[in-house]
Amino acid sequence: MEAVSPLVSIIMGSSSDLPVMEEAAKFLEQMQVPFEIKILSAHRTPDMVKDHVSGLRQCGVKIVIAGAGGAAHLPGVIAGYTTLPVVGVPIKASISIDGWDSILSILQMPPGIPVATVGLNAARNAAIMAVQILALEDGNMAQRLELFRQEMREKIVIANEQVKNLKYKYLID
Ligand code: RP5
Repeated sequence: MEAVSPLVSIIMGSSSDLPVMEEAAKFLEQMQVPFEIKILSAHRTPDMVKDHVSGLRQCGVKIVIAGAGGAAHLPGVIAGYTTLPVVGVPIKASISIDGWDSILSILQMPPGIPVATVGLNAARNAAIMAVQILALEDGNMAQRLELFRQEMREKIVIANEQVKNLKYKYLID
């Protein structure tokens, strides 16, 4: 691919987050959105988080998708270093108590520095939200999203046809 700047930065706290966060990468790939992937930790490499995130806007990045588990400070710390929108992905990591630790760490930001938080492990939803934001200014991207919606709709229509094949004495159709 020719050299293009990423529009979305996917950042996660550890390589152990990658299996979850790759769902965001796959959706961006499907929507033909250039992105980068970085592993940066709010606790282990705070200086690297600051250096990288501070320069994102200048590099042309429009949105950050940030995932972390446990005491998941990374999305909030990133939001503190940039005025780009940050979509946070709480991850149920091996150190997580039950996932609520990461959800609340990302969701419950102090006033003034929001992180738009998706569901537990919902990296794909984060990417969908990122593309919806980008599509505000990009008609082609909006069309791809419409197609994606259409495909989801068709799956439900097919599923409805399939449940008609269920055989129960008291099932009324
Ligand atoms: C968090 O700690 C990371 O985002 C990850 O979810 C969790 C565990 O990290 P590792 O010990 O697997 O590197 O900072």
